[in-house]
Amino acid sequence: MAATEGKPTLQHLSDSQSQTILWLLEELEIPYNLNLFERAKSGRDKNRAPASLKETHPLGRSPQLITESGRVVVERSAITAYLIETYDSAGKYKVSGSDENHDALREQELVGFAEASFNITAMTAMMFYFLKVMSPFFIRPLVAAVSTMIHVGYVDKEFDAQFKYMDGLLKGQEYFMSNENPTRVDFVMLFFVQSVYYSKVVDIAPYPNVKAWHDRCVARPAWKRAMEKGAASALSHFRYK
Ligand SMILES: N[C@@H](CCC(=O)N[C@@H](CS)C(=O)NCC(=O)O)C(=O)O
Repeated sequence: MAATEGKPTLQHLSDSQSQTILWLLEELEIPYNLNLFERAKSGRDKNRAPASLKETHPLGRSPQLITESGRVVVERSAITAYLIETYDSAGKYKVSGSDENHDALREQELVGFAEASFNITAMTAMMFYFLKVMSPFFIRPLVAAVSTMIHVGYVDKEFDAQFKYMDGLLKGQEYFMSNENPTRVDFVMLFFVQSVYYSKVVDIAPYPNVKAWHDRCVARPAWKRAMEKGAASALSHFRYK
């Protein structure tokens, strides 16, 4: 991989979880290169990433961060860890607490919770959401019936337990691990919450601390700059607000 002119480079796909890496880059206020990729607008691969993302990583997904030395890093948990470790010299986004709600082990636990436990519930709900939206009208009632079964039997109970857990963690606190600034937990979690909130597969009103946290994250100037730079909201089924 070619070196990147002394700056990290983000391979960014519009309307994707890469938006949260762009947010972190803007928070860090460091120089970086931004390569924008658009989702396919029509055809068999509609909404998928372009094949050109495979030129930098075999999975062809986004985000991909190309480091200053030319190494390609994927997975947001790794990218956020790398960026904060490398560029957050003031320690604004680092976890520094020593009690069990604010230490490094808790941060690791919550990044894992976001990526594994919460993501499984969110993706199950999103899959049925997309199936309903995309299936031909004559089988849609069948898909809707199966979706309801999955929600009643699994998704809704999991969401309730997981949102209650997050709501409790955020009680009296601005961000998951800190009252000052977001940390890796917030950068990783925000996209998952946004996807289920914006597509309305869950009602987040009963979890006011999560709602307030969401609103706080998207009110940050760095998030707003990232939205402008990332060309977000191109998709009709999942609109960034
Ligand atoms: N676990 C990966 C997920 C990356 C991922 O799946 N990105 C999606 C966008 S949200 C993507 O690139 N999809 C390409 C496609 O669907 O063709 C991460 O944390 O970065």
